Amino acid sequence: MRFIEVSDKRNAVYFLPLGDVHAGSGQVDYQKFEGYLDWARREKAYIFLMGDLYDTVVMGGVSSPFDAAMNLREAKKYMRDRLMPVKHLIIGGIIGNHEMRLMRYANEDLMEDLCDQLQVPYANFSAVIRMNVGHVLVGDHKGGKGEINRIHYVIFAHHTTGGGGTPGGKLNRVYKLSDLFEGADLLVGAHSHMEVAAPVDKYRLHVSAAGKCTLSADKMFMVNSGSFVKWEDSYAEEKMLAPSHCGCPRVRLDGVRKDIHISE
Ligand SMILES: [Mn+2]
Repeated sequence: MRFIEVSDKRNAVYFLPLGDVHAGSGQVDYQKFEGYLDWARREKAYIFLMGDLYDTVVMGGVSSPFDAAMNLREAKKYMRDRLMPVKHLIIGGIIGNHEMRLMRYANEDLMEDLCDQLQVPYANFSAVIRMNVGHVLVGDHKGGKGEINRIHYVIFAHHTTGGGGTPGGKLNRVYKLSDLFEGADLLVGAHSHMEVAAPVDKYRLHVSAAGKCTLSADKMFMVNSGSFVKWEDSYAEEKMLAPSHCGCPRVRLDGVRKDIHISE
């Protein structure tokens, strides 16, 4: 678990949890993935790499090398070339179970290498991200004026494991992240290839600097980052798993009042 902090003065920012690209696989919607990167560049949207960016086919493994679109060395170059132009927007990354194949096999961490290449923080299995958004003028002790961020969001991201074949089972794995980290406004999982954005309210006591207590119902979102793997002819079709929709949720963090909106 690593802590990452990002500050942005804009009145709203977007956060894209990008994962389960499975680069290398013959069933990837590469056009759709690149479309999200173009959109992120236009919107100056922050990107977090959720793991399973590489399909990572290994000898004797589940994925077949015969229907790969790229071998791993090609997939690494593909990912590097696509992410390099948006590296200033990438907050960091975590590892997925597909990259873990090479960790188990040879202690080789593809996600760490990618993050190092992009010069962004690598968080290993999970990341706590504090997003400081918006701006408010404050006077300093010399009578001058300074600016600080107005709204703060706490995000907890993990690739997640398991989930089974039903939408409820997949969402439960994201909910389980609240056992690992307390106090997130946004819990982000990946792995199950199903895009989800489910809000719940959490009652919390807030204590001001002066010690005044207020009770409020705070919106907490559970999010699953989806995938870019097409269903037809994939492992999912072979194993009778339900088709999932390709894409990634776009998380809008308001910088004027604390509010999260999610679209697809
Ligand atoms: Mn996975």
